[in-house]
Amino acid sequence: MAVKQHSNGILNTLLEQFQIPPAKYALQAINQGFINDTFLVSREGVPYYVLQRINHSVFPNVTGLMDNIDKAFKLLESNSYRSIKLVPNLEGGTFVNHKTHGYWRLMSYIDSSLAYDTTKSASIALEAGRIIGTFHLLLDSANPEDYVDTIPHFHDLYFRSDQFRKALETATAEKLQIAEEAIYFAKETLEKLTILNSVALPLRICHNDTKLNNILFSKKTKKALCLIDLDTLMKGYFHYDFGDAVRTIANTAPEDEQNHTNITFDRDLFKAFVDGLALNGPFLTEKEIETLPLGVVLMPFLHGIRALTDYLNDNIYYKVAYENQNLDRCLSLFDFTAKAIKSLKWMKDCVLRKLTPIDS
Ligand code: GN1
Ligand code: MG
Repeated sequence: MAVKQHSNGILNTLLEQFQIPPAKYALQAINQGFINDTFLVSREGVPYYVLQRINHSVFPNVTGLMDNIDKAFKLLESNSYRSIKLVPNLEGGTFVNHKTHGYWRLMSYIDSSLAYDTTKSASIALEAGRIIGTFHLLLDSANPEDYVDTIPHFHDLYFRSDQFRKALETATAEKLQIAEEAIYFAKETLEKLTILNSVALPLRICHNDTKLNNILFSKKTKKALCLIDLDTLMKGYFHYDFGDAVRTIANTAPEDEQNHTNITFDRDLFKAFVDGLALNGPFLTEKEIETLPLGVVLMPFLHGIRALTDYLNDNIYYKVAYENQNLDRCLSLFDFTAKAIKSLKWMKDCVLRKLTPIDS
């Protein structure tokens, strides 16, 4: 999907729909993310807010999505976690629905913060683990049934495999040929992962997109502050958030790295991440801990199969910067999946050594 352009006039009109002091605001596009359109809102050179257009075709239930975030933000207010605030609209609601320009929200900007796409630093990996643990502990009291599924079956392997098989039926012969290697790997790995569906695990409210660049760090102290991008916050299993984080932390290369020799499964970064989780004390069940290594295989694989499906479907879901970006992302995500499979036994020993279950 192409990136949407929004004029400054329109963005300023939208800003006026929110409860902020009237002033001259400057807007700057943040070209990150594959789904929403995001803008930094500054006054006299100082950033105050983040204005974001919610992609309605990806998230059909915007009211449910914003209710989820509103509820979660309340639970995430704590000394151990930097809270983000939703700026209310003129009627006190959490978003603005503009008749031609769609759904928008305004959030507070966390000053002097930064996010990393990748890292080679063990202390960043540890901090990422610590804050994801804190996030889950704070949301532990949430009742999963109070939250809507913003994207039903988001991390459901059967659902994603179904979409993949449908795409195989409609894709051009040329695309099927170009993606031959990826299609083979997808079919082979799907069989190995079905085991995950037979394990009984507690349902939690998960972030469901815990890639490293969805974690804000303090520029000054390099401590992790909070998680951003809560659109996919909904019911899930802990290994989703674990696997999504590890795929962007143990791999020191970007998600669409084309030179696969740069794609790593870095054991020291993995260990540091688990150490960070453990700093929160025990909060996972024995079964959840056992499932974590498979989560590290599942998550890059799921993202890979989704990217492959979108490539076959002619890029109807993700915003792509160039024609084959989805295929490049898929191949790189599958390469990491294969590397994670090779480290399954090692990961298992590591998590069992470092994490204490709550039910032991
Ligand atoms: C999408 O747009 P962004 O980067 O927040 C996707 C995630 C993927 C991510 C990168 C709703 O998120 O699942 O992790 O791209 N979000 C949705 O692969 O599909
Ligand atoms: Mg996201």
